[in-house]
Amino acid sequence: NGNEVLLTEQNKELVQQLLDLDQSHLFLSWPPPGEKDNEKQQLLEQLQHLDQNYTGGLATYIKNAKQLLEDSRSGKNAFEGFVPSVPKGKKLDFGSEEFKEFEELGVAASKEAAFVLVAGGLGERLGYKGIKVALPTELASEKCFLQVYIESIRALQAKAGGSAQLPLAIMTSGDTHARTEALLQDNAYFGMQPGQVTLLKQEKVACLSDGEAHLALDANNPFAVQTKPHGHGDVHALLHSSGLLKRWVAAGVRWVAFFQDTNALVFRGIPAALGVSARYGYDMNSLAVPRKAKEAIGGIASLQRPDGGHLTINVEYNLLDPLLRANGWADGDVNDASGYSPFPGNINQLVLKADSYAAALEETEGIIAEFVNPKYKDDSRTAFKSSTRLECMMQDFPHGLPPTAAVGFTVVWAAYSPVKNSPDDARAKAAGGNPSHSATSGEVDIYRTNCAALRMAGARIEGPEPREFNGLSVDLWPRVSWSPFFALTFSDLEAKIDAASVRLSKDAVLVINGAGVRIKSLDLDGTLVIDAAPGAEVVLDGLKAQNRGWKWQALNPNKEMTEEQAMRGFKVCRKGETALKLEYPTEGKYVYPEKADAGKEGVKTERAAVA
Ligand code: UGB
Repeated sequence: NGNEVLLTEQNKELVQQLLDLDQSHLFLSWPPPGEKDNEKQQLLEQLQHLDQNYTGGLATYIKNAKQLLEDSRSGKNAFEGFVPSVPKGKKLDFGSEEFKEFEELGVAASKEAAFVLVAGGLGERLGYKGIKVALPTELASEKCFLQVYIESIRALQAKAGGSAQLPLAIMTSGDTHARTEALLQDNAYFGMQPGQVTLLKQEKVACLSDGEAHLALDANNPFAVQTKPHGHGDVHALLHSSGLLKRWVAAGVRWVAFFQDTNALVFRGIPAALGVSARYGYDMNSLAVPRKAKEAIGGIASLQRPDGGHLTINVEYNLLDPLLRANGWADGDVNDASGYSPFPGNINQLVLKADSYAAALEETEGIIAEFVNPKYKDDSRTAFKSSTRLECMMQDFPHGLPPTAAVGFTVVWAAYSPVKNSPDDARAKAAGGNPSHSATSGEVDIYRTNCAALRMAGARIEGPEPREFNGLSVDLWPRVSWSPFFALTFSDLEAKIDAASVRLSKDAVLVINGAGVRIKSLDLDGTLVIDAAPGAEVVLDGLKAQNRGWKWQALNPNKEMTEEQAMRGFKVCRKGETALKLEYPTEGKYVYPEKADAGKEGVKTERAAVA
């Protein structure tokens, strides 16, 4: 329609490709040259951008979309012909001797590990305005998710002993990139070297308006294509296209550990999972949780493919039960003698073996197992209720591995309590018998896990107190929070605390920051916060502390509240100086409370603010 004169050579080539792929609707409504030329230019720029940010370009995207949309229309089952069986893996009892053994193996393996945080999701389900990694994990320490993750990696680095700085890649998106970068910069990278952290930004992909894979134009702007996120599976293509994975492998990285944006407990499982990967040489190892049969969480299953090969992979819960029934499991997905489904719950925390991972990405360029999920208008399965797009999930990576690959799992119950759902959705989940995965459960589960670890180590922990926040019934254990430098592994905890000489009342709040803190004996009924700088070695010996402490108070709906409080349904009342705070900002050896021998050579004491 005369607009060819506006096209550069590069644009001409792309437009021709699109016309060949039946996308002429993108340009049909263009007015003659001279009218709306800027808008036309904007559409061309957007198409170039979409072309450059998809492996193989827009032409490949449209071809993949046509195939997947046809499979969807014809109702093709992705697991057609696959025969399921119980997968092989390691079930570890958190805190057991075996668990500790694998943690130690994992610490040694972590010298050659790199970490990947996928944090491109905005968290619409949570209904939070900010980025999720900036949310506080719990209100005792008020540390945000990103700080907990980075401190955990730094603690592993310190424990592993080598001089290497363990690298961290964070996948961001247009929604989260600038705010993630600012959070890192404003907090001096939470103690990492800036060069240790690489941000990889994922781009959105074009939407599709019908089963013929026509790109969807914006309803209000015929010069813009609608776009939507492509999913967390983008992380594979980005690690490949950025060359980062190759650089890591060249620098000696052997293991790559992936985790999600709001699971503060993940590092309770990562060292053990690294240990399992190292012991069994797993190409892919999924950290998993015990899963009740039919629970609404994907199950990891071993599948025999129609070609005879094997695939161990996550099968979404709605597909698992029918797949089992179709293959001779008369009752489908049912609990075994352990009281749980033999198919453990996928939580999307993965450990991949770097060399086989890199080889698989070389082969696939990171485009692995895309899918499409259109919402059809009617049974003819042609028209959509709204535009759709191709998506991909990081846990589908085994599709990119050869059939001979070793794929397993590591079950650790303590390693998962993500913050994903708004209070309303959380209540609905809980009512349906599912974990609520809310800001409320995310926080109380940290205390529950820490108290469980202390109890296993021999401490007397009182409680829990049954409470209700945001309409959710929870068990509130003493609010115990420690930094990863104090204890990352279970053995660290046992080495730092003589647990048999520790009692916490049900109202106790204990916050520990500092690698050099040791607790010989403690009886706490109230709040105790210990902050010890690097190099400050502090021994608590014979401390009996009682004070009014901090209170976890349900919110009064008529009073002002922050977004972070509203999503939990509680706030912490720290009225006045009701806590014992011990601060050791300088290097040295300290004992608290002061002993008769204080002041003697080698023993310094620090006066703390006691109220
Ligand atoms: N994410 C991105 O980085 N980019 C994206 O485009 C999308 C997400 P959700 P989801 O833990 O129980 C996953 O939205 O996808 C990041 C598994 O697929 O929280 O619904 C995002 O920032 C599912 O099998 O979860 O479900 C976040 O860090 C099950 O394991 C992460 O990806 C489920 O998690 C996950 O995104 C679960």
